[in-house]
Amino acid sequence: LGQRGCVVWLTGLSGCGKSTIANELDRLLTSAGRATMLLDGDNIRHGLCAPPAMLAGEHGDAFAERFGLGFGEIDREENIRRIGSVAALMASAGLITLTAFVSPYRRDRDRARKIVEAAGEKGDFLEVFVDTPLEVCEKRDPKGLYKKARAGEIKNFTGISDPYESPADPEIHLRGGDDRTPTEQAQEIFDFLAGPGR
Ligand code: GGZ
Repeated sequence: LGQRGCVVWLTGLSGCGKSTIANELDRLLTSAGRATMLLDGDNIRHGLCAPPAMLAGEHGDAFAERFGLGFGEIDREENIRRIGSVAALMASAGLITLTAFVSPYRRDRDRARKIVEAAGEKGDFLEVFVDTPLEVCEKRDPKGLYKKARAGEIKNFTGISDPYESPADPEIHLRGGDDRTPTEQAQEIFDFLAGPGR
């Protein structure tokens, strides 16, 4: 495990296990003495990429409409652009930056890669496809969002009423339903980061 910062970009459906794996990886890296930052919906979609309703009180409706982000296609595009830019800055500062967002559009993920590599070098961006089948994610449904999406109560829900574009050539492909624990899957990413040529 070198001293260089980088971005480990996890992508996959809601409920696929991205956040759990990212948290486990964060723990492994911290134990190995590396400085990390974990970006996920919990810290980003309540701050940098807050929804309009969260901004309106403080900033007014016009501001909230213009800069608040939801889940439509261009809102997701801007969400991923902001996260990619912030992750690039953090990686430049030497942090192993873990991101856990659905990031359903291939073009948005490719742009994030470009931003990170432009700030550093090729190899600084690792795409990790958390490839858990929709049926499994929907069965887990920890927040009841799939149920609401099926009932038409949530629009643009990835996998139900909105697309997910699988990575064509991710650095790491974690297949769901292969009976491994999130810790074991995190270990695979750790081993890649600690592997030869890195
Ligand atoms: C997908 C949604 C949606 C819609 C709310 N589509 O399981 P979660 O709850 O915690 O993860 C999902 C999260 C997705 O936010 P991201 O910032 O990762 O999305 S993206 O990268 O596409 O911009 C889910 C919840 O927010 N959520 N509405 N319509 N997920």
